[in-house]
Amino acid sequence: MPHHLDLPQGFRWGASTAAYQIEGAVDEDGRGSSVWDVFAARPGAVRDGHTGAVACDHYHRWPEDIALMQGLGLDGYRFSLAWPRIRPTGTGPVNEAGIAFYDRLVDGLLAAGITPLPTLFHWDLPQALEDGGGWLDRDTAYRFAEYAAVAADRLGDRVPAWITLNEPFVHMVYGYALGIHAPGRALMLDALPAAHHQLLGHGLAAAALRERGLQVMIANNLTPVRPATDDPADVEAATAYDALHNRLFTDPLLLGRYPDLSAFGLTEDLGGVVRPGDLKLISAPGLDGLGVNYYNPTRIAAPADPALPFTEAPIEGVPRTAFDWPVVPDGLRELLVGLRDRYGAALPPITITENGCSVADAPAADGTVDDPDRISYLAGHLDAVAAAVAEGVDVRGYYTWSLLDNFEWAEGYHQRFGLVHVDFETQVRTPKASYAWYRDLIAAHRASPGR
Ligand code: GBH
Repeated sequence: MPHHLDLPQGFRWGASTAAYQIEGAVDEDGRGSSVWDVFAARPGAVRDGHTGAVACDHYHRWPEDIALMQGLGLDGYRFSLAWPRIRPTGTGPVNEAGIAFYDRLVDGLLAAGITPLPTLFHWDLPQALEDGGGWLDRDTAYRFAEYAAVAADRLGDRVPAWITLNEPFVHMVYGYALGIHAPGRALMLDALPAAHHQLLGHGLAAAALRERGLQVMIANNLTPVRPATDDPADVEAATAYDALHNRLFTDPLLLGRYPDLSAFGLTEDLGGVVRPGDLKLISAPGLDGLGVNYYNPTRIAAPADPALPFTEAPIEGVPRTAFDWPVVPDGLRELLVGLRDRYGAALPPITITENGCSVADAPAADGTVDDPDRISYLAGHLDAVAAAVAEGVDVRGYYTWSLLDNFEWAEGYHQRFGLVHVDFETQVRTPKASYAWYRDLIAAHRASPGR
């Protein structure tokens, strides 16, 4: 019996990927070097020295991958454009051969009846821009808007809606504060300018997209933050963490101001980084959709070490993914309802732009890949989306992470998030049990939508 979901008619079903995680072909057709090429080459940066040099070889195997999407019956496919393919050094001339790849991909998707939903930046900055300061430098925001305009000019005739940034929080924290992702800088709170400059880049790129009649979205990784106990010190720490992880991004976008970050010793202008007019650009009306990437909630306690105003506390007594992340589907309902309650009429329609889990999948002797843990993860989270919709939250679509097993950043090929198993030796793709489950769920929902 396919899972029944009370979701609106026209709800959009999709799957997500990102360029560096699937494309490979890092030296082909004039692609420039990205921060991830350089970071992954550092000894010890990525588990077992894995890199995205080949990944899923999607650069060459995209027709097969589109056929897999078509087999699922997807409405939409979220992928990212590699900035260094389109403008290899971030400032110089446009690389026509790089654009041509996305031309082929977009045409292939449209021929398969799938709407392309590109993300302009999913963490693969041209290394040449990083050498000039990367997202710590205000200039990168202007270069980003130029690249967005090029992409929109070339693909906007066939691509209606665009996502500017993927998870600026993760890129700032993992890339610039902790150094566990590219570009590998460990600046702690001095990484904050990378958040503002990404948001400024969003605002500038959004203006360029809108001028061309295109729809604009942004994808944030949001998490409901729960205090470890009712103790006021834990509650205060949780509020501080929520400001840093969630409201640092959603408040400027939707309310035109930064949240109170005084717990981190930060002023409202982030120490002079925010210039007059920036917040107006970032919050310009007409954000067509908010993309929400959800994996798990966060539990926060009062600080153990005075350097930061919070400590992360483990979430116990729940299942865990192969990545050891807690599985709490109701956290997604809680998050969505919380967004609606906080932002009200300022909240644009929501699309779940990522949700999924790592499972230690391996083909059985008969070649099949059985992943019941993924099916129950997806089913639970889709029920949570339906529950939020029943509470009046406007959710328009769900894109699972991910179509394919792929290069999982610092974990290399060790974490498998795909509906499709990829053998990274042979590049053989094998749809898992979750693939058939998702396909049937989409078909069943189309045949009898809930509302
Ligand atoms: C996304 O990031 C990325 O957009 C995507 O590229 C990536 O492949 C995918 O998700 C899977 O990782 O410490 O147990 O509380 C997700 C960002 C950051 C979400 C860490 C979960 C904490 C887990 N993640 N986070 S836990």
